[in-house]
Amino acid sequence: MSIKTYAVEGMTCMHCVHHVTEALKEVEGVKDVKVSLAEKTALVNSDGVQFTVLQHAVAEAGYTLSEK
Ligand SMILES: [Cu+2]
Repeated sequence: MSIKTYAVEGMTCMHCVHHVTEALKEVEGVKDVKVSLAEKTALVNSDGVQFTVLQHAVAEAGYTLSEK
């Protein structure tokens, strides 16, 4: 289990938060996700899912994930 916080670019409203949250939750191995619009972050609790896999899922939803 690993908990990491990533930076998210491109979110402007709660719909964006929802899209990013769902995109991350759909990734196999992801257990819990908390996205903050104010802080522009995504807290991801996973079974050690690689950053690039998460980044790809978020990119498909139209947002940018980067390592902090
Ligand atoms: Cu939005």
